Amino acid sequence: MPEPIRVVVTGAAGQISYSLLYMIAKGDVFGYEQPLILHLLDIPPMMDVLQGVVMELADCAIPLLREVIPTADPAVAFKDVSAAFLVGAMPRKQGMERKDLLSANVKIFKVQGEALDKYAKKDVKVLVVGNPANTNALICSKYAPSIPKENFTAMTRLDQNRAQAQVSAKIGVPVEQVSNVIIWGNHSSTQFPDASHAVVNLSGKQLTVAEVIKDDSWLRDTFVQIVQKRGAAVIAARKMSSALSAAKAATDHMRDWFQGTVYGKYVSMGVVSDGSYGVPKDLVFSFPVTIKNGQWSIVQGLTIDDFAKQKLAITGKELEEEKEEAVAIIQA
Ligand code: NAX
Repeated sequence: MPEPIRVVVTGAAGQISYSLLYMIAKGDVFGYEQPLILHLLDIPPMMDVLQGVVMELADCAIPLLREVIPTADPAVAFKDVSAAFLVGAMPRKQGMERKDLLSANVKIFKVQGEALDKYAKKDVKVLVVGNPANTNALICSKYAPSIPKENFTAMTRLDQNRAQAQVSAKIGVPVEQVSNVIIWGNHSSTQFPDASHAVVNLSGKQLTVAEVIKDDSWLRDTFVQIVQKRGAAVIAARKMSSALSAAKAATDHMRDWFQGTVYGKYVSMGVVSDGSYGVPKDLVFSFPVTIKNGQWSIVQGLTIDDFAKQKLAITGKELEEEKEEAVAIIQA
């Protein structure tokens, strides 16, 4: 068996982590032969709760889990880690303005970027889940200049999974028969879920989703809105935000990053923009990517019609505004 790798999960006492830690520990991300040392970071008031999580992990008796290190100290949490799941963030409280939320989180991700820069392995792969995920990932990367900016990503995989589930339900096939649904842009209500390049495998034949569904208004309107508002629908029903599905999406994202994507299929990840598809550079923007040897590449050459161009521009503009606000908060 290989040597254990160190993996940090922040917000480890929170509800997403409660599902995520088990999925990581049992091998869903790094493989069923890879032993792990889990570093669990949360804030000082949560240390008692975190102890409970540590006890439960021990009680799971997971063969791959060699050690669990709970801490409130970023220097301990980020030491020598190969992978970082940045889940912890300040939640939006009643009466809180978007700007206040951004302000609290920009500060958290600045501190964590600095700690990654100082203590983590230089090839650490970082997934930001905590909202606003795209801008938090950008800020984190800015404060970790010794780590390549390509190593900082934001999670839009939950949106992709939601989109894939909606398309497969509409067609009436298992989710695995649908692929290449894309999430463009921000993990927010301006994201653009795009099924125009998606394909479905029907009786061994690959067809485009558009030719099977044959309902343009569903694809351009209903589908887009269902996916954009799915998070709010879960909150309305559960009185809590998505947690199990968010944890599953985080494991999908990191597994594909470490283990690669299947030939011909792509996945969506918030990655630093290189200007592809006219998206402004230096934003963390969700693109379709393929992954090989731990490196992602943005899928090139997809046709973007005027409708899609407009949607990409809206979500890109929101990300530019978030970035400007974040920079102003840091400089203040
Ligand atoms: P919880 O409030 O249950 O847990 C968050 C945890 O983070 C708490 O234990 C808190 O003490 C901890 N925390 C706060 N500041 C911290 C810091 N500086 N260092 C370490 N830990 C810190 O939230 P949960 O439901 O688990 O959601 C976590 C984050 O994921 C939120 O920001 C949420 O908005 C975001 N989400 C992002 C999604 C995505 O697709 N990108 C989807 C799901 C989720 O809404």
